[in-house]
Amino acid sequence: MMEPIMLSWRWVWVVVLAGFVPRMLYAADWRVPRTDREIRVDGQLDEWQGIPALTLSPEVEGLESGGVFSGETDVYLTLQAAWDPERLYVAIVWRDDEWDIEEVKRRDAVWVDPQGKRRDRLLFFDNLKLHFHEADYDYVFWLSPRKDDQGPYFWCRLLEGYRRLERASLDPLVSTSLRDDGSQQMEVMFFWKQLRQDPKRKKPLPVTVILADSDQPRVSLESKLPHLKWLAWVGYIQFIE
Ligand SMILES: [Ca+2]
Ligand SMILES: [Ca+2]
Repeated sequence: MMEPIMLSWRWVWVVVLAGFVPRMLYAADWRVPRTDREIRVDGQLDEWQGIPALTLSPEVEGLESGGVFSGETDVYLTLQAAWDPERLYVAIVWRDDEWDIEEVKRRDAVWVDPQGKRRDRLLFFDNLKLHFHEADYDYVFWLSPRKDDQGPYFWCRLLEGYRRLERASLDPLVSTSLRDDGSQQMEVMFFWKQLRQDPKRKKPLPVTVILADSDQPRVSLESKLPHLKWLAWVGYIQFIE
């Protein structure tokens, strides 16, 4: 009997689309180069020139989204990443016409709405989620921007193995700087040891990036419910030597 050929959807698409729509394949890859430059986690992004960026904004094609955005000035975020043998670095530029920031601790991450539906409380504020996920690996990092003396707020959670047991994982290092135009720059430094990953792995790492944009500070969650909006980028990180 022949063994069934197991193909992930990704490779099915590679086969179907090869030579026809390379842009789509590129759109699902986030190229993360190895860096020999020293990256100082100080919220200044001078050392990030030339490193590929992902953009999340209502105008960007190929993103998943929910809710109604008011246009390209509603929210705009770029993400860059680079690695060295010990660390993964991420740089963020984040613009928003209205910052809506609140600390949502992990223990408060679920909110049960008046209809009894469990909802993700972090989606009711400005937040960025990085989610690395494979069959036996699941890492989540939530990050808010900073406004005045609030934030940035962040936490992470790591599950491993087929039983998804939680592993202790220290929070990464985060640094923010505010720009004159009201946007902010952030740098995040993860240690591979904490992520329990290896950039020299041969296969791409599946990742989902979610950007929640709320523009109603000091409004109750019930009132915010009809106005939730978010963007999501779903693809793979390719670690480039
Ligand atoms: Ca906005
Ligand atoms: Ca906002």
